[in-house]
Amino acid sequence: MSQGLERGGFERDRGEFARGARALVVLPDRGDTRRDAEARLAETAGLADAIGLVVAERIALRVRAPRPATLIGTGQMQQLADRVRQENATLVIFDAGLTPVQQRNLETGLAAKVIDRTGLILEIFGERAATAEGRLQVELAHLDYQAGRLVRSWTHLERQRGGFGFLGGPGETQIEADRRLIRDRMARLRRELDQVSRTRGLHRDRRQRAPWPVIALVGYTNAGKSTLFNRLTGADVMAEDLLFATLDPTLRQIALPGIEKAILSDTVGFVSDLPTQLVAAFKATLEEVVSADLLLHIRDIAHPDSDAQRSDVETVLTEIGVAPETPRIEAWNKLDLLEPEARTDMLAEAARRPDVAAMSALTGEGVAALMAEIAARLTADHRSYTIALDPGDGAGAAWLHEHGEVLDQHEEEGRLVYRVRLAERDFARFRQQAATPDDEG
Ligand SMILES: Nc1nc2c(ncn2[C@@H]2O[C@H](COP(=O)(O)OP(=O)(O)OP(=O)(O)O)[C@@H](O)[C@H]2O)c(=O)[nH]1
Ligand SMILES: [Mg+2]
Repeated sequence: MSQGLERGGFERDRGEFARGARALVVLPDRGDTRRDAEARLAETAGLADAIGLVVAERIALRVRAPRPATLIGTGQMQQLADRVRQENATLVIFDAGLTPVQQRNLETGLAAKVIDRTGLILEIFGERAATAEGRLQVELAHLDYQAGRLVRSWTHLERQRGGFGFLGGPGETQIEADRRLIRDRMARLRRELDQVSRTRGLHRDRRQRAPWPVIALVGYTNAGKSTLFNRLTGADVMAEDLLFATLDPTLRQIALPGIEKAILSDTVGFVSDLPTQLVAAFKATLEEVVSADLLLHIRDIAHPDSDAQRSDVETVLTEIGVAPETPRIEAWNKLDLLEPEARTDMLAEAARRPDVAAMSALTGEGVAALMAEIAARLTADHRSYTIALDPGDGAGAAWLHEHGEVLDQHEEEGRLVYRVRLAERDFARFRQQAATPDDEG
Protein backbone atom coordinates (compact mmCIF):
# COMPACT_ATOMS: atom_id res chain seq x y z
CA MET A 1 0.00 0.00 0.00
CA SER A 2 1.26 3.45 -0.83
CA GLN A 3 2.69 5.67 1.86
CA GLY A 4 -0.02 8.27 1.56
CA LEU A 5 -2.88 5.92 2.14
CA GLU A 6 -1.11 4.00 4.84
CA ARG A 7 -0.59 7.15 6.81
CA GLY A 8 -4.15 8.29 6.69
CA GLY A 9 -5.47 8.32 3.17
CA PHE A 10 -5.58 12.05 2.85
CA GLU A 11 -1.97 12.82 3.58
CA ARG A 12 -1.78 16.35 2.30
CA ASP A 13 0.70 18.04 0.15
CA ARG A 14 1.49 20.44 2.96
CA GLY A 15 3.12 22.94 0.63
CA GLU A 16 0.04 24.95 -0.24
CA PHE A 17 -1.62 24.33 3.10
CA ALA A 18 1.33 25.00 5.35
CA ARG A 19 0.84 27.62 8.04
CA GLY A 20 1.71 30.99 6.61
CA ALA A 21 1.04 29.99 3.01
CA ARG A 22 -0.53 32.85 1.07
CA ALA A 23 -4.02 32.39 -0.29
CA LEU A 24 -6.63 34.30 -2.23
CA VAL A 25 -10.27 33.88 -1.30
CA VAL A 26 -12.65 34.12 -4.22
CA LEU A 27 -16.42 34.31 -4.04
CA PRO A 28 -18.07 33.56 -7.37
CA ASP A 29 -21.10 35.73 -6.74
CA ARG A 30 -24.24 34.65 -8.55
CA GLY A 31 -26.28 37.46 -7.13
CA ASP A 32 -27.72 35.23 -4.41
CA THR A 33 -29.24 37.84 -2.12
CA ARG A 34 -29.74 35.61 0.87
CA ARG A 35 -26.27 36.33 2.16
CA ASP A 36 -24.14 39.36 2.33
CA ALA A 37 -21.14 38.89 -0.04
CA GLU A 38 -18.82 40.67 2.38
CA ALA A 39 -19.88 38.47 5.30
CA ARG A 40 -19.56 35.42 3.14
CA LEU A 41 -16.00 36.38 2.10
CA ALA A 42 -15.17 37.14 5.71
CA GLU A 43 -16.41 33.72 6.75
CA THR A 44 -14.35 31.91 4.14
CA ALA A 45 -11.32 33.98 5.07
CA GLY A 46 -12.05 32.96 8.66
CA LEU A 47 -12.07 29.31 7.62
CA ALA A 48 -8.70 29.77 5.91
CA ASP A 49 -7.43 31.55 8.97
CA ALA A 50 -8.51 28.62 11.08
CA ILE A 51 -5.73 26.52 9.56
CA GLY A 52 -3.15 29.26 9.60
CA LEU A 53 -3.29 30.36 5.98
CA VAL A 54 -2.58 34.00 5.25
CA VAL A 55 -5.41 35.49 3.23
CA ALA A 56 -3.72 37.99 0.93
CA GLU A 57 -6.90 39.20 -0.71
CA ARG A 58 -10.65 38.62 -0.82
CA ILE A 59 -12.27 38.92 -4.21
CA ALA A 60 -15.93 38.76 -5.19
CA LEU A 61 -16.45 37.90 -8.85
CA ARG A 62 -19.76 38.38 -10.53
CA VAL A 63 -20.51 35.11 -12.30
CA ARG A 64 -23.62 35.50 -14.40
CA ALA A 65 -23.35 32.30 -16.38
CA PRO A 66 -21.07 29.73 -14.72
CA ARG A 67 -18.89 27.98 -17.32
CA PRO A 68 -18.79 24.20 -17.08
CA ALA A 69 -15.06 24.12 -17.84
CA THR A 70 -13.74 26.96 -15.70
CA LEU A 71 -16.68 28.41 -13.77
CA ILE A 72 -15.39 31.95 -14.35
CA GLY A 73 -14.92 33.83 -17.63
CA THR A 74 -11.70 34.16 -19.60
CA GLY A 75 -11.18 37.80 -18.63
CA GLN A 76 -11.77 36.97 -14.98
CA MET A 77 -9.31 34.11 -15.21
CA GLN A 78 -6.69 36.54 -16.51
CA GLN A 79 -7.36 39.09 -13.78
CA LEU A 80 -7.21 36.46 -11.09
CA ALA A 81 -3.99 35.01 -12.47
CA ASP A 82 -2.46 38.49 -12.21
CA ARG A 83 -3.58 38.81 -8.59
CA VAL A 84 -2.11 35.41 -7.79
CA ARG A 85 1.22 36.47 -9.24
CA GLN A 86 1.29 39.88 -7.60
CA GLU A 87 0.31 38.51 -4.21
CA ASN A 88 2.68 35.56 -4.41
CA ALA A 89 -0.23 33.31 -3.58
CA THR A 90 0.17 29.55 -3.80
CA LEU A 91 -3.44 28.71 -3.09
CA VAL A 92 -6.78 29.99 -4.34
CA ILE A 93 -9.86 29.14 -2.33
CA PHE A 94 -13.17 29.22 -4.18
CA ASP A 95 -16.16 29.73 -1.98
CA ALA A 96 -18.26 27.44 -4.15
CA GLY A 97 -18.47 23.84 -5.15
CA LEU A 98 -16.09 23.10 -8.01
CA THR A 99 -16.29 20.14 -10.34
CA PRO A 100 -13.00 18.25 -10.69
CA VAL A 101 -12.72 19.57 -14.24
CA GLN A 102 -13.19 23.16 -13.11
CA GLN A 103 -10.69 22.68 -10.35
CA ARG A 104 -8.08 21.31 -12.76
CA ASN A 105 -8.62 24.03 -15.34
CA LEU A 106 -8.51 26.75 -12.73
CA GLU A 107 -5.25 25.36 -11.39
CA THR A 108 -3.77 25.46 -14.86
CA GLY A 109 -5.12 28.91 -15.61
CA LEU A 110 -4.09 30.45 -12.30
CA ALA A 111 -0.84 28.57 -11.81
CA ALA A 112 -1.78 27.88 -8.20
CA LYS A 113 -3.42 25.16 -6.20
CA VAL A 114 -7.19 25.54 -6.14
CA ILE A 115 -9.62 24.17 -3.59
CA ASP A 116 -13.32 24.62 -3.04
CA ARG A 117 -15.33 25.11 0.11
CA THR A 118 -15.71 21.42 0.85
CA GLY A 119 -11.99 20.86 0.36
CA LEU A 120 -11.20 23.69 2.76
CA ILE A 121 -13.56 22.47 5.46
CA LEU A 122 -12.15 18.97 5.16
CA GLU A 123 -8.65 20.41 5.59
CA ILE A 124 -9.72 22.16 8.79
CA PHE A 125 -11.37 19.10 10.20
CA GLY A 126 -8.37 17.02 9.25
CA GLU A 127 -6.13 19.30 11.23
CA ARG A 128 -8.48 19.63 14.21
CA ALA A 129 -9.61 16.08 14.78
CA ALA A 130 -8.20 15.10 18.12
CA THR A 131 -9.89 11.88 19.19
CA ALA A 132 -9.52 8.55 17.46
CA GLU A 133 -13.14 8.70 16.46
CA GLY A 134 -12.83 12.23 15.11
CA ARG A 135 -9.83 11.26 13.02
CA LEU A 136 -11.56 8.23 11.59
CA GLN A 137 -14.63 10.28 10.73
CA VAL A 138 -12.68 12.99 8.98
CA GLU A 139 -10.60 10.49 7.07
CA LEU A 140 -13.71 8.71 5.91
CA ALA A 141 -15.24 11.98 4.77
CA HIS A 142 -12.04 12.88 2.95
CA LEU A 143 -11.89 9.57 1.12
CA ASP A 144 -15.53 9.85 0.19
CA TYR A 145 -14.81 13.27 -1.26
CA GLN A 146 -11.76 11.95 -3.09
CA ALA A 147 -13.61 8.96 -4.44
CA GLY A 148 -16.25 11.22 -5.91
CA ARG A 149 -13.62 13.27 -7.68
CA LEU A 150 -11.67 10.22 -8.79
CA VAL A 151 -14.50 9.08 -10.99
CA ARG A 152 -14.13 11.94 -13.34
CA SER A 153 -10.63 13.20 -12.82
CA TRP A 154 -8.13 10.72 -11.61
CA THR A 155 -5.27 12.34 -13.49
CA HIS A 156 -5.70 15.36 -11.28
CA LEU A 157 -5.62 13.25 -8.18
CA GLU A 158 -2.63 11.35 -9.40
CA ARG A 159 -0.67 14.51 -10.01
CA GLN A 160 -1.69 15.86 -6.64
CA ARG A 161 -1.08 12.81 -4.52
CA GLY A 162 1.72 11.24 -6.42
CA GLY A 163 -0.60 8.46 -7.57
CA PHE A 164 -0.89 4.90 -6.45
CA GLY A 165 0.41 3.75 -9.81
CA PHE A 166 2.37 0.66 -8.85
CA LEU A 167 -0.61 -1.09 -7.39
CA GLY A 168 -2.74 -2.23 -10.26
CA GLY A 169 -2.66 -5.84 -11.24
CA PRO A 170 -2.06 -6.72 -14.88
CA GLY A 171 -4.86 -5.37 -17.01
CA GLU A 172 -6.27 -3.24 -14.25
CA THR A 173 -6.44 0.39 -15.20
CA GLN A 174 -5.07 3.05 -12.95
CA ILE A 175 -8.43 4.48 -12.07
CA GLU A 176 -9.86 1.08 -11.19
CA ALA A 177 -6.94 0.36 -8.93
CA ASP A 178 -7.26 3.71 -7.20
CA ARG A 179 -10.96 3.25 -6.72
CA ARG A 180 -10.53 -0.20 -5.32
CA LEU A 181 -7.91 1.05 -2.92
CA ILE A 182 -10.11 3.84 -1.66
CA ARG A 183 -13.09 1.52 -1.37
CA ASP A 184 -11.13 -1.00 0.68
CA ARG A 185 -9.74 1.67 2.91
CA MET A 186 -13.20 3.14 3.46
CA ALA A 187 -14.61 -0.25 4.34
CA ARG A 188 -11.86 -0.72 6.89
CA LEU A 189 -12.45 2.71 8.37
CA ARG A 190 -16.18 2.04 8.68
CA ARG A 191 -15.44 -1.14 10.61
CA GLU A 192 -13.06 0.69 12.94
CA LEU A 193 -15.59 3.47 13.43
CA ASP A 194 -18.32 0.99 14.20
CA GLN A 195 -16.12 -0.47 16.86
CA VAL A 196 -15.40 2.92 18.42
CA SER A 197 -19.00 4.09 18.35
CA ARG A 198 -20.19 0.80 19.77
CA THR A 199 -17.99 1.39 22.76
CA ARG A 200 -19.32 4.90 23.07
CA GLY A 201 -22.88 3.71 22.52
CA LEU A 202 -22.53 1.52 25.58
CA HIS A 203 -21.61 4.55 27.61
CA ARG A 204 -24.57 6.42 26.31
CA ASP A 205 -26.98 3.62 27.16
CA ARG A 206 -25.62 3.56 30.64
CA ARG A 207 -26.13 7.26 30.94
CA GLN A 208 -29.55 7.17 29.43
CA ARG A 209 -30.64 4.88 32.18
CA ALA A 210 -29.53 7.57 34.57
CA PRO A 211 -32.29 10.08 34.98
CA TRP A 212 -30.44 13.24 34.10
CA PRO A 213 -31.64 15.27 31.19
CA VAL A 214 -29.17 16.02 28.41
CA ILE A 215 -28.95 19.53 27.00
CA ALA A 216 -27.04 19.86 23.75
CA LEU A 217 -25.55 23.13 22.63
CA VAL A 218 -25.91 23.56 18.90
CA GLY A 219 -25.29 26.47 16.61
CA TYR A 220 -23.32 28.02 13.83
CA THR A 221 -19.58 27.96 14.27
CA ASN A 222 -18.26 30.88 16.33
CA ALA A 223 -21.71 31.61 17.80
CA GLY A 224 -20.43 31.29 21.37
CA LYS A 225 -21.31 27.72 22.37
CA SER A 226 -18.04 26.98 24.10
CA THR A 227 -18.00 30.37 25.82
CA LEU A 228 -21.39 29.62 27.34
CA PHE A 229 -20.35 26.05 28.11
CA ASN A 230 -17.33 27.29 30.02
CA ARG A 231 -19.36 29.89 31.88
CA LEU A 232 -21.93 27.31 32.99
CA THR A 233 -19.59 24.47 33.84
CA GLY A 234 -16.40 26.19 34.88
CA ALA A 235 -14.70 24.07 32.24
CA ASP A 236 -11.93 25.38 30.10
CA VAL A 237 -12.68 24.15 26.62
CA MET A 238 -11.23 26.09 23.74
CA ALA A 239 -13.41 29.12 23.04
CA GLU A 240 -11.82 31.34 20.47
CA ASP A 241 -12.59 33.65 17.65
CA LEU A 242 -11.82 30.79 15.36
CA LEU A 243 -14.14 28.84 13.14
CA PHE A 244 -14.50 25.22 14.17
CA ALA A 245 -12.65 25.74 17.41
CA THR A 246 -14.56 22.79 18.82
CA LEU A 247 -14.59 19.49 17.02
CA ASP A 248 -15.04 16.75 19.55
CA PRO A 249 -18.00 16.73 21.89
CA THR A 250 -17.46 17.52 25.57
CA LEU A 251 -19.88 16.64 28.33
CA ARG A 252 -20.18 18.19 31.79
CA GLN A 253 -22.62 18.06 34.61
CA ILE A 254 -24.51 21.21 35.57
CA ALA A 255 -27.21 22.18 38.05
CA LEU A 256 -30.30 24.14 37.10
CA PRO A 257 -33.05 25.70 39.19
CA GLY A 258 -35.03 22.73 40.45
CA ILE A 259 -32.86 20.23 38.60
CA GLU A 260 -29.97 18.97 40.59
CA LYS A 261 -28.17 17.36 37.70
CA ALA A 262 -28.26 17.81 33.97
CA ILE A 263 -25.68 16.99 31.33
CA LEU A 264 -24.55 19.80 29.08
CA SER A 265 -22.82 18.88 25.84
CA ASP A 266 -20.71 21.18 23.70
CA THR A 267 -20.27 20.07 20.11
CA VAL A 268 -18.92 20.97 16.74
CA GLY A 269 -20.39 24.10 15.17
CA PHE A 270 -22.22 24.06 11.88
CA VAL A 271 -21.55 26.12 8.81
CA SER A 272 -23.44 26.81 5.62
CA ASP A 273 -22.88 24.19 2.92
CA LEU A 274 -21.38 21.78 5.40
CA PRO A 275 -20.03 19.01 3.17
CA THR A 276 -22.50 16.16 3.09
CA GLN A 277 -19.61 13.75 3.51
CA LEU A 278 -18.80 15.41 6.80
CA VAL A 279 -22.35 15.43 8.03
CA ALA A 280 -22.54 11.72 7.30
CA ALA A 281 -19.18 11.02 8.87
CA PHE A 282 -20.01 12.96 12.02
CA LYS A 283 -23.37 11.34 12.57
CA ALA A 284 -21.98 9.13 15.28
CA THR A 285 -20.48 12.03 17.22
CA LEU A 286 -23.61 14.06 16.75
CA GLU A 287 -25.70 11.36 18.36
CA GLU A 288 -25.41 13.42 21.52
CA VAL A 289 -27.41 16.05 19.73
CA VAL A 290 -29.90 13.63 18.24
CA SER A 291 -30.71 12.01 21.57
CA ALA A 292 -30.74 15.21 23.65
CA ASP A 293 -33.72 16.11 25.82
CA LEU A 294 -33.37 19.74 24.85
CA LEU A 295 -31.45 21.62 22.19
CA LEU A 296 -30.04 24.97 23.11
CA HIS A 297 -29.47 26.77 19.83
CA ILE A 298 -26.85 29.46 20.36
CA ARG A 299 -27.09 32.24 17.80
CA ASP A 300 -24.72 35.11 17.12
CA ILE A 301 -27.44 37.72 16.98
CA ALA A 302 -24.97 40.46 16.06
CA HIS A 303 -23.89 38.70 12.86
CA PRO A 304 -25.19 40.18 9.60
CA ASP A 305 -26.22 36.71 8.39
CA SER A 306 -27.72 35.62 11.67
CA ASP A 307 -31.02 34.53 10.08
CA ALA A 308 -29.35 32.59 7.27
CA GLN A 309 -27.13 30.91 9.87
CA ARG A 310 -30.18 29.94 11.84
CA SER A 311 -31.70 28.12 8.88
CA ASP A 312 -28.36 26.48 8.09
CA VAL A 313 -28.32 25.05 11.59
CA GLU A 314 -31.92 23.86 11.31
CA THR A 315 -31.05 22.18 8.01
CA VAL A 316 -28.15 20.27 9.52
CA LEU A 317 -30.26 19.28 12.52
CA THR A 318 -32.82 17.76 10.18
CA GLU A 319 -30.10 16.06 8.17
CA ILE A 320 -28.64 14.33 11.20
CA GLY A 321 -32.06 13.10 12.22
CA VAL A 322 -33.15 15.34 15.09
CA ALA A 323 -36.87 14.89 15.68
CA PRO A 324 -38.79 18.09 14.95
CA GLU A 325 -40.57 17.82 18.28
CA THR A 326 -37.36 17.87 20.32
CA PRO A 327 -37.76 20.88 22.62
CA ARG A 328 -35.45 23.71 21.70
CA ILE A 329 -34.62 27.13 22.99
CA GLU A 330 -32.85 29.81 21.01
CA ALA A 331 -30.25 31.78 22.91
CA TRP A 332 -29.68 35.08 21.15
CA ASN A 333 -26.08 35.57 22.06
CA LYS A 334 -23.64 38.48 21.80
CA LEU A 335 -26.28 40.95 22.92
CA ASP A 336 -23.42 43.12 24.17
CA LEU A 337 -22.31 43.78 20.59
CA LEU A 338 -25.56 45.41 19.50
CA GLU A 339 -26.15 49.15 19.16
CA PRO A 340 -28.66 50.49 21.69
CA GLU A 341 -31.65 50.56 19.31
CA ALA A 342 -31.01 47.11 17.85
CA ARG A 343 -30.55 45.86 21.37
CA THR A 344 -33.89 47.27 22.54
CA ASP A 345 -35.65 45.72 19.54
CA MET A 346 -33.98 42.40 20.13
CA LEU A 347 -34.88 42.32 23.82
CA ALA A 348 -38.50 43.16 23.04
CA GLU A 349 -38.69 40.47 20.37
CA ALA A 350 -37.09 37.89 22.64
CA ALA A 351 -39.48 38.76 25.46
CA ARG A 352 -42.46 38.20 23.14
CA ARG A 353 -41.32 34.71 22.24
CA PRO A 354 -41.50 31.90 24.77
CA ASP A 355 -38.70 29.92 23.15
CA VAL A 356 -36.13 32.71 22.98
CA ALA A 357 -33.77 34.21 25.53
CA ALA A 358 -31.47 37.14 24.75
CA MET A 359 -28.11 36.98 26.45
CA SER A 360 -24.39 37.45 26.37
CA ALA A 361 -22.14 34.53 27.15
CA LEU A 362 -19.29 36.98 27.47
CA THR A 363 -20.76 39.41 30.01
CA GLY A 364 -23.15 36.94 31.61
CA GLU A 365 -26.18 39.11 31.00
CA GLY A 366 -29.35 37.06 30.64
CA VAL A 367 -27.63 33.77 31.43
CA ALA A 368 -29.51 33.17 34.69
CA ALA A 369 -32.82 33.84 32.95
CA LEU A 370 -31.83 31.44 30.20
CA MET A 371 -31.06 28.74 32.74
CA ALA A 372 -34.43 29.27 34.40
CA GLU A 373 -36.07 29.02 30.98
CA ILE A 374 -34.30 25.74 30.26
CA ALA A 375 -35.25 24.32 33.63
CA ALA A 376 -38.87 25.32 33.08
CA ARG A 377 -38.92 23.59 29.70
CA LEU A 378 -37.31 20.46 31.06
CA THR A 379 -39.74 20.25 33.92
CA ALA A 380 -42.81 21.34 31.95
CA ASP A 381 -44.23 17.83 32.12
CA HIS A 382 -43.43 17.48 35.81
CA ARG A 383 -46.24 17.12 38.25
CA SER A 384 -46.62 17.37 41.98
CA TYR A 385 -46.79 14.17 43.94
CA THR A 386 -47.30 13.47 47.60
CA ILE A 387 -45.06 10.69 48.82
CA ALA A 388 -44.82 9.29 52.32
CA LEU A 389 -41.57 7.69 53.46
CA ASP A 390 -40.47 5.90 56.58
CA PRO A 391 -38.29 8.17 58.68
CA GLY A 392 -35.44 5.70 58.30
CA ASP A 393 -35.60 5.73 54.51
CA GLY A 394 -32.60 8.00 53.96
CA ALA A 395 -31.95 6.60 50.50
CA GLY A 396 -35.52 7.28 49.40
CA ALA A 397 -35.36 10.86 50.68
CA ALA A 398 -32.04 11.43 48.92
CA TRP A 399 -33.50 10.03 45.70
CA LEU A 400 -36.42 12.45 45.82
CA HIS A 401 -34.11 15.38 46.42
CA GLU A 402 -31.88 14.36 43.57
CA HIS A 403 -34.55 13.72 40.97
CA GLY A 404 -37.25 16.16 41.85
CA GLU A 405 -37.93 19.49 43.39
CA VAL A 406 -39.05 19.06 46.98
CA LEU A 407 -41.73 21.69 47.59
CA ASP A 408 -42.65 20.73 51.13
CA GLN A 409 -41.98 18.09 53.74
CA HIS A 410 -43.66 17.40 57.06
CA GLU A 411 -44.29 14.59 59.53
CA GLU A 412 -47.61 12.86 59.63
CA GLU A 413 -48.47 9.82 61.73
CA GLY A 414 -44.86 8.89 62.17
CA ARG A 415 -44.04 9.12 58.44
CA LEU A 416 -42.26 11.79 56.43
CA VAL A 417 -44.57 13.25 53.83
CA TYR A 418 -43.01 14.94 50.84
CA ARG A 419 -44.65 17.12 48.27
CA VAL A 420 -42.36 16.89 45.30
CA ARG A 421 -42.40 17.82 41.61
CA LEU A 422 -41.22 14.98 39.44
CA ALA A 423 -41.19 13.86 35.85
CA GLU A 424 -43.83 11.22 35.30
CA ARG A 425 -41.26 8.64 34.34
CA ASP A 426 -39.27 9.40 37.49
CA PHE A 427 -42.34 8.94 39.63
CA ALA A 428 -42.99 5.60 37.96
CA ARG A 429 -39.40 4.61 38.52
CA PHE A 430 -39.49 5.68 42.13
CA ARG A 431 -42.61 3.66 42.81
CA GLN A 432 -41.03 0.65 41.24
CA GLN A 433 -37.85 0.77 43.25
CA ALA A 434 -39.50 1.87 46.48
CA ALA A 435 -42.15 -0.80 46.34
CA THR A 436 -41.79 -3.29 49.13
CA PRO A 437 -43.87 -6.44 49.60
CA ASP A 438 -45.73 -4.50 52.29
CA ASP A 439 -46.84 -1.80 49.88
CA GLU A 440 -47.96 -4.30 47.35
CA GLY A 441 -49.85 -6.37 49.81
N1 LIG B 1 -18.86 40.08 22.32
C1 LIG B 1 -19.17 38.81 22.56
N2 LIG B 1 -18.35 37.84 22.11
C2 LIG B 1 -18.69 36.55 22.37
C3 LIG B 1 -19.86 36.21 23.11
N3 LIG B 1 -19.91 34.87 23.19
C4 LIG B 1 -18.83 34.39 22.55
N4 LIG B 1 -18.08 35.42 22.05
C5 LIG B 1 -16.82 35.33 21.29
O1 LIG B 1 -17.07 34.66 20.07
C6 LIG B 1 -15.96 33.84 19.70
C7 LIG B 1 -16.38 32.42 19.47
O2 LIG B 1 -16.79 31.85 20.69
P1 LIG B 1 -16.80 30.28 20.91
O3 LIG B 1 -17.42 30.07 22.26
O4 LIG B 1 -15.49 29.67 20.64
O5 LIG B 1 -17.82 29.85 19.77
P2 LIG B 1 -18.28 28.36 19.40
O6 LIG B 1 -19.73 28.48 19.07
O7 LIG B 1 -17.90 27.40 20.44
O8 LIG B 1 -17.47 28.14 18.06
P3 LIG B 1 -16.99 26.74 17.38
O9 LIG B 1 -16.46 25.83 18.43
O10 LIG B 1 -15.99 27.19 16.42
O11 LIG B 1 -18.21 26.19 16.71
C8 LIG B 1 -14.94 34.01 20.83
O12 LIG B 1 -14.03 35.00 20.46
C9 LIG B 1 -15.80 34.49 22.00
O13 LIG B 1 -15.08 35.27 22.92
C10 LIG B 1 -20.70 37.29 23.57
O14 LIG B 1 -21.72 37.11 24.21
N5 LIG B 1 -20.30 38.55 23.27
MG1 LIG C 1 -16.73 25.75 20.38
